[in-house]
Parts: sequence; C-alpha cells; structure tokens
Amino acid sequence: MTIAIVLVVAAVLIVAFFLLKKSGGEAPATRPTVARPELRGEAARQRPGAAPQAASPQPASPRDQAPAATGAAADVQAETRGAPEEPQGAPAGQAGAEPLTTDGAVPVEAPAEVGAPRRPMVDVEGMRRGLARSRSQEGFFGRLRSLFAGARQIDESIAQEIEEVLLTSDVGVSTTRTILDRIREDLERGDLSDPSKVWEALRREARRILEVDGRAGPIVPRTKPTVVLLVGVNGAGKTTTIGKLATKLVGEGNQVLLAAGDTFRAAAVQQLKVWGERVGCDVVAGKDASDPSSVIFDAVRKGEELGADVVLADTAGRLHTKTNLMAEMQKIARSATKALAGAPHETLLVIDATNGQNALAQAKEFAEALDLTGIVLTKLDGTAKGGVVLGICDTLRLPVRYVGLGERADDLHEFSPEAFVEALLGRDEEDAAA
Ligand SMILES: Nc1nc2c(ncn2[C@@H]2O[C@H](COP(=O)(O)OP(=O)(O)OP(=O)(O)O)[C@@H](O)[C@H]2O)c(=O)[nH]1
Ligand SMILES: [Mg+2]
Repeated sequence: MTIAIVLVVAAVLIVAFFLLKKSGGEAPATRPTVARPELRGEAARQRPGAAPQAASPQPASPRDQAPAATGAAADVQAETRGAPEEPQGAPAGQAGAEPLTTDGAVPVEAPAEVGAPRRPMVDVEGMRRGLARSRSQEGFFGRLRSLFAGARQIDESIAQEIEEVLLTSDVGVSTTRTILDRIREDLERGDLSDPSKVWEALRREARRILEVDGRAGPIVPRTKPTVVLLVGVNGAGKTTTIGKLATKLVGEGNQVLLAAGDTFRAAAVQQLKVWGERVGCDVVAGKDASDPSSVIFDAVRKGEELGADVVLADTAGRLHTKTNLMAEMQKIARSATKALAGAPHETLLVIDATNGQNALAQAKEFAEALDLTGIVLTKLDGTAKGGVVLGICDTLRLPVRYVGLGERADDLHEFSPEAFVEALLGRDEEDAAA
C-alpha cells in the first residue's frame, strides 16, 4: 500500500516536471501589464525631444492597467503614450498663459507675466524712455552732458555754458539765475573741484526746485468722493489726462466717475465717453451746450449717491469769445463746493510742455484765479527742452503731480522729484563709469 502511494506521488511529480519543461518558463499570465512601461520607454527613447519622465517608471494609473495591444495597434498606442506629457502650466507666450485681466480694463499696471512683481509706481526707466528727446544729444540733458566731456577746467566758463543750455531749454531767466547763483557760490568757495561735483550740484538744485516744500505726490482719495477738477488751455491734454488718471485709479481699485464739464464742444463729451467706456467708468454729461457748472454739480451729487471714490471733472479750454474762461472756472469750482463742502479737493492745472515759456503766462492766469493744488505736465515726450519743468515749478511754486509722456493710457507717470531728476539728468551707465 505504502509502495503504491509512493509510486503515485512520484508519477505526479514526473508528469508535473515534463509539463513545466514543455512550457519553456514562459511568463505568467499577468505579464502584459508589466510589459507596457517597457514599450512606452522604448517608444519614448525613439522620439526626439521626448521627456525623460516618459521613459522612467510611472506610478500606475487606471490607464496603465489596460491590456497591452499587439501589432500595429500597439505601435500607435506606444507612440501616443510615449509622447511627453504637457507640463502643468503652459509656458508664457502660449495660449492660456496670457496675463489675466478681470474686467477687460486697460491693464496699465499689469505685470508682464502672471505672478511677476507689480510695476513700481514711479517708473524711472519708463520716464527715461519718454524723455528720450530731452536726453538726446541735442536735448537738455545731452547738451549739459557734452559740457563735461573729456578733462576740462572747472572755472567760470563752465557756469556760463551751463547758463546758456538752461536758458535755451525753457528753464526761464529767473530760475536759471537762481540755479547759477548757487553754482557760482560753490565754485568760488572751491567746493566744485571736478566735473562730477558740478554735475551733482546741478542735480541737487533741480531736486530742490521740484520739491516745492515737499508737496508732490499722486492723488490720494481721502474723502468719498474726492473731487478733482482739471483745468487748462485748449489742447493742453485735460481730457486725455482724465482718461489716463481714471485708468490708474480704477486699476488701484477705486470707483471713478467722470464729469463732462466741457460743454463747449459736443466732441469733447464724446471723447470723454469713449474713455469712460474703455476704463469702465460712468460719465455724467448734460444736454448740448448746458451750463458746465450744473454738470459738475450733478456729477458731484451723483458721486456721493453712488459712493464713488473719485470724481474727475473735465473742463473747457476755450469758451465763446464773450465768456471769460477764468470766471467760468471759478463758477465751476463754486458749484462743486455747493454740491459737497470741501470740494474740489484737487484742482490740477494741465500744461502742454511743448509750449515752453509761452505756457507760463497762461498758467499764471489760472494760478491767480483758482486755488490750484498741482500741475500735470503733458507731452514731455514731444520736447527736447525737458528743463521747462524746472521753470514752471519754480515760477508757479506748484508741485508737478504727474507727467504725460505719450498718448497711451499708461503714459501718465506719477511724479517724484528724485525719480524725475534721475530720469532726466541721470547719467547712463557708461557715462557714470567714465
Ligand atoms: N504725445 C503726447 N500727446 C498727448 C499727451 N497728452 C495729450 N496728448 C494729445 O494732445 C491732444 C489734445 O489732448 P486733449 O486731451 O484733447 O486736450 P484738452 O486739453 O482736453 O483739449 P480741449 O478739450 O480742446 O480743451 C490729443 O491728441 C492727445 O492725444 C502726452 O502726454 N503726450
Ligand atoms: Mg478736452
């Protein structure tokens, strides 16, 4: 009996041995799911530029567990699977990587890429580009710079040459005299021993003039609504500046209302409405040829009702011949006060820099008639006589609050004396190194 059992077991073992040998050690039935990564890896290696991750072992996903295909189908699948996977975030420049704007407004301060730092408020490089004419060889800065070229003697002759550049760059007689008096004093004391010291003295004088008792800086909405009146002769850039300012203020999260106070021309109202649409601001406008004072009054009241942060009021630069512009501006200011005590909180005089010294006579009239709080100097990009800023600031004793350096919405720059002097009179790197 025992012998019989031993014989049966031996027979079973022998049969099992032969069966195993016949199968030749083939892979077990589960093998296909393991084979697929190898196939992916091979295909991936054959594709130029394929991502290395495709060749390396991947964590199993539900897709990976699909049965392996064979033949041509396997090749197609392998090719597809072996393709490099799209990175999570598409690189900048591809669709889907555009800078995001939430409201379709002109993205003035929008960073070049999502996540990039916000552009600084005072953009010295941008200003420098806008001041290219003044910085050119024939311009204000270029001509001053050429006085210091090479090794030169520092004596009275340099003072005379600086004087000539200032006078011919619209700095004006009285401001030029003030600057030169100080430089001559320093020269006599022997404080300006080399060109770099003279240059620094010039920059110091420019900063001192532009600081106007430290009253510079952009509009800061403090009361709701902060009412800002923009005045100036026709064509100075009032309406354009309102559009640019609205863009800036809306971009900073303020609710802005525009008041079409230039009722002299129908086109002026239309121009403001276009800006309103572009920036996403309501525009308060009266009927044709309505009284500008009543438009401003309504706008201030509407601003209060809406809880707006800022009301920007446009005005006419020219009226019917018999109407006195200054008297009209005073009436507008009074009607703003009637609508809201304390308004207008800011009255900005818009001056076209390309008018040079001629702009000064008109500016003086506005300064006498109104309680001006600052200057917006437009079209500085269009003149080589950037020195005009010094003359205007010094004569009017009013701070420049913004400068216009082009016609686009983001061409209005907040003004800081320090940054402006750096942009206008800052030496290029190669000069500084010399
Ligand atoms: N290059 C340049 N052009 C400017 C700048 N600011 C305004 N302009 C242009 O100057 C012209 C007159 O600007 P407006 O804003 O219409 O001037 P305004 O003071 O409202 O003129 P009126 O309504 O006639 O009193 C327009 O063509 C503007 O595009 C600036 O900073 N640089
Ligand atoms: Mg206008």
